[in-house]
Amino acid sequence: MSTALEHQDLLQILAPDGTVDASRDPGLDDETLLRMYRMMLTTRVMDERMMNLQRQGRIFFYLASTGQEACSIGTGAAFEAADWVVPGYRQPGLFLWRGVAIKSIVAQCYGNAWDNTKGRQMPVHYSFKDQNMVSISSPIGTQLIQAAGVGMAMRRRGDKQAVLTYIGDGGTSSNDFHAGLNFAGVDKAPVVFIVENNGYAISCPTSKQTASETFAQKAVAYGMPGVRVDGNDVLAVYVATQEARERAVRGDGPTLIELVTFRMAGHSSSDDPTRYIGAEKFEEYKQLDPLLRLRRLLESKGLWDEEKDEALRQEVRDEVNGAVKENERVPKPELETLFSDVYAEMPADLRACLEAEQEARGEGKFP
Ligand SMILES: Cc1ncc(C[n+]2csc(CCOP(=O)(O)OP(=O)(O)O)c2C)c(N)n1
Repeated sequence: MSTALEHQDLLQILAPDGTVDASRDPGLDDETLLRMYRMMLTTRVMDERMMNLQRQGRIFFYLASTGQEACSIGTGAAFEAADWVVPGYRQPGLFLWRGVAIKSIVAQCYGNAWDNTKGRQMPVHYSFKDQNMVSISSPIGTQLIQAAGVGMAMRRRGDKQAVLTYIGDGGTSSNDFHAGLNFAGVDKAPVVFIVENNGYAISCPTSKQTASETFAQKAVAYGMPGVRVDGNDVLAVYVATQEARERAVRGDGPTLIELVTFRMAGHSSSDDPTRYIGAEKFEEYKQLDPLLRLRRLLESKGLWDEEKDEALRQEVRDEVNGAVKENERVPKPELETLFSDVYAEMPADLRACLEAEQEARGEGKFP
């Protein structure tokens, strides 16, 4: 049998009805499958809550990953905590999987004093250093050259680690897609490139994005394997990513994985997808929902039922609501944070600005 990365067609292990292709079943234990489901559900609930907060004017922007949760969780589960991730903006589940607290995610979107980017970034532009996750960059594609660079450094240092990075179908048209894959290919850098093909770059369909038959086949040009995977099948995503990671750590170089999925919501809180996607497409994907698929597997194993599902949903909702409530009470970042992290010693002109502002506010001087 071919390995997952050698597979020629769309790789699928967990079918929409919840049955598993036994020949490729990774044999994950019950605890891991249940954690995957919990994290996918948490992502969905958190995304819904954050979108509502945006509609209420409590945060000014949000980007959900509704329908794409298996992409974040399947890839995240295949990587180790010591590996590095250079994420895009549509993988909130990955942060949860790697142990970021919901309240830290919410804090970043509020830009309050708990936000580790100190209110300087747009919402959803997270940076989680403790979990080896590099800050999200707004210009699409830049994360690929960053990931290639991290991988090249690992190779020179002889680290037995790998880098995971993501881009959307639209992002494959950026210059940096070429530069990132090219450098990684030439250097045999230990990078796993994920293309989350959700069919659209905002309103631009993939048919207008590329003349290639698939995004996976672009890998040939960079001398690396490329595989097309059902992105709504968390098991297939896991298996392909794990194989690609092993290849990377062995020193055999990078891999390109195309995850075929669908965005069951707008591009962002500023978008109305009903203007360019027909209602029938949303209906079709309700049946292909990655959460429903994993739930069916859990049910067939006797691990899950309606009652357990309802209880978990409530628990997760409480968890997310609790994180929001806590953040509502957190003040804005201190004025001084505007001036920190840039200079070891604050230049005189900046100090004068700060002191003038403090005086106007009737505050004491910055020590
Ligand atoms: C260099 C650059 N050009 C344009 C944008 C504006 N922009 C943000 S997201 C986006 C669409 C990206 O689509 P895709 O790569 O398919 O990812 P998806 O949002 O579907 O996950 C665009 C055009 C940007 N952030 N950076």
